[in-house]
Amino acid sequence: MKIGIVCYPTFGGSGVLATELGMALSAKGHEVHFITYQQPVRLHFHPNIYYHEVTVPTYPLFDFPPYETALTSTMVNVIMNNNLDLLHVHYAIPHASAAYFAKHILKKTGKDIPYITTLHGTDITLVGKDQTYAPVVTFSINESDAITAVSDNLKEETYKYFKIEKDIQVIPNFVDTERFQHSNKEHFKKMLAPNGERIMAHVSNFRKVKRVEDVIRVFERVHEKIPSKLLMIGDGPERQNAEELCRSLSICNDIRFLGKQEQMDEILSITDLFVLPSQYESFGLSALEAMACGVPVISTNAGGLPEINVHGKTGFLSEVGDILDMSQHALEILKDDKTLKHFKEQALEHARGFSKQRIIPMYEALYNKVLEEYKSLV
Ligand code: GMT
Repeated sequence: MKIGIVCYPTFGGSGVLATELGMALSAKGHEVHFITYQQPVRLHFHPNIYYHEVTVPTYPLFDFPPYETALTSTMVNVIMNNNLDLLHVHYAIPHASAAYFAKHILKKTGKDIPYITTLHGTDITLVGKDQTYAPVVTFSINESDAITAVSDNLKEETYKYFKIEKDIQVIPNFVDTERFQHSNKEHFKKMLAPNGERIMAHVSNFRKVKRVEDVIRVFERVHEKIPSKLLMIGDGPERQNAEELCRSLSICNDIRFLGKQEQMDEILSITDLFVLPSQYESFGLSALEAMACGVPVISTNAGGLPEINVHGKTGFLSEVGDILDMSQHALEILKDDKTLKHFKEQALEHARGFSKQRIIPMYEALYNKVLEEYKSLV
């Protein structure tokens, strides 16, 4: 199959998932064409992978250069020149409406191509439902030839906030368990925790929805009781506040802000506990990647998090903002080696249920179904 994938190329979960999906499909013999404004961060060379950059020319008249128009035109050109079979867009805004437009431009030339929209999170729950975008988002989701959501919760949220007339299929996010697995990085652990301290970690794009200050406050309570270190990975608008908070609490010596990192499997291999206190997560891919490396998770019970983090098994769930509860849970997991090992094993076992070997065939089956239905219609 020849598949076009449109996504955000950044460190965000939707781009990561789309890139991992494209790489997994290419390894299975499909030809995959990525269309985006920058090379996706996790994209590696493979003979079946092509990358097409969307460039947006500037002009003095444009305070806001028209990215969606440039994206649509690039989609049209790539689909025509490479005779793609289908287009799979990740994150509805503006990818679904651009796909709709591209499809109809191509139709005029005699080329018919279906598009599939995968909903990821804030494209529905935060940005998408804003009235500025909602009419276009609703229309372009409804016009998709198939719609998927990454969790049951996101599917429910989509029906709640938008008038969607079609079925939404849940295809959960997946993890590459060959890459994300525990490996021995003792030398690295010794550098960061020379006295055998427990290592806690948080990974995100440091936006408000992630509640990064809660991570620091949970750590503060754990740190009072257990020798520990905290790794803060990623970057974004809330990083400065988080750094200021750790300075005001005088625990900065035990907190490292590492910024954006590519070798997450290595960092997770030395981590004992992952902290995700988000206001909302449709899924929480970063938590799944941690679990695949055998790292238990303390998180909120918001959105789709209970679908991956099983309370009392892979970690614990707390109400949003309940720092005390989260810190007690953290102490429960970290209190002794036997308990920690038990949680680590269960986190790993649960993560295996989200392996790429299990999830990729769901996307392939959907592609085949859409193409068959499409052929019978046109
Ligand atoms: O919605 C976002 O915050 C951005 C989005 C992304 O592009 O990174 O993240 C969402 O998609 C991820 C992949 O499906 C999920 O793991 C995240 O939970 C989800 N984020 C939110 O729902 C806040």
